[in-house]
Amino acid sequence: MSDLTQYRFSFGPWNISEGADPFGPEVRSPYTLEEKLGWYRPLGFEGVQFHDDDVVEGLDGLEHLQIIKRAREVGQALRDHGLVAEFVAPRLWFDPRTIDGGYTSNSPAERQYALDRSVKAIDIAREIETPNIVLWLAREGSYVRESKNAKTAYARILDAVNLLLEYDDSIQVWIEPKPNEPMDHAYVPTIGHAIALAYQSADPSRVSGLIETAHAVLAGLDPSDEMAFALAHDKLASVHLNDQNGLKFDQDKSFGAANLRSAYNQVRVLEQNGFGRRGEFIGLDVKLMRTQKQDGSMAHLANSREFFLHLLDKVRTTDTALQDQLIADRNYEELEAYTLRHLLGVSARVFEGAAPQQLQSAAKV
Ligand code: XUL
Ligand code: MN
Repeated sequence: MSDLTQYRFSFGPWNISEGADPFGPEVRSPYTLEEKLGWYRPLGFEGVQFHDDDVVEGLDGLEHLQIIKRAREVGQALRDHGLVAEFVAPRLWFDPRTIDGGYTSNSPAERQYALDRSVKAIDIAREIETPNIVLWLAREGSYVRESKNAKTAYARILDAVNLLLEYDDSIQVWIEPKPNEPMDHAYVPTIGHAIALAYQSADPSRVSGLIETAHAVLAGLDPSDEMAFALAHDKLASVHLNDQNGLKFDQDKSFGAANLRSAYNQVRVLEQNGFGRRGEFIGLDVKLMRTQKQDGSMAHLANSREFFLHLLDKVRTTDTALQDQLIADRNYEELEAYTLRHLLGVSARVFEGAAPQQLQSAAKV
């Protein structure tokens, strides 16, 4: 196997979860952030994705200096464990003041809360030494179309992005699109929307996208083509690799668990375009099954990383000369068969039965 170690991996502390879902409570006991940080390196991860309140719990009830003090402690814990923060994302979906959305709420006071909270996320990011702010625009959308003016909503999201860019001229804003859940319809459902927002912003060079596999599938789109689109604009800042079994709730399954071939194509597009060589992380955003017992709490992270590396090996050992020939011959049936055999680890047709081409040439004689 070639050297597969060049990629850096990240996940968020929320990925080690207690199993609550909308129909039932927690089934595992929680670990502290400090305990979780101790597991990153042994599991093969270097980057930590954070929500603002993963760093500073209960930050809405704290004074500025208290927030800074706690953020500094977490910054020190990261250094102690040889870890780096990948990004901070303001959690704009939990507080009662974000019930109708954050930046797009119909209430001016609630919109102000969302902006103030986002600025606090930047203060926290500074203390833990990351310039990257992720906006998953969870409740920026509608349940009822008539409840909001969508054009005004887009303008408000743009104003919010510009305000963040202005607040700190060293930050980068990464927009993570998702088409639905918790809202019926989100205002920034795809990477195309996110990149349009980036170009429209006050500083397009500092706004880019983060693509999550499951979110692209929920939008009915192919994750690897979504990634290619962002790469073509040099706007793929990070990824949340996971998987999604069709159009239902956001499943965040382990990478490759629902569609191995799609996972292969995501690794392929990242590898072929040099993703990661400027320090970008292979981020995971995977949910542990509710059925898992306490001591398997990190299984989905280890497994997702392992299958990324297996698929990377598949990408690197693809017979590209054969692929090129099949493409030149426009023999896409065989290109597909080759791809499936390669993924299955078989080198040629192994079952009885003549190859179709042989039959046809024989018929011509
Ligand atoms: C939600 C989701 C979030 C973001 C970070 O679907 O993916 O966890 O990744 O806020
Ligand atoms: Mn995500």
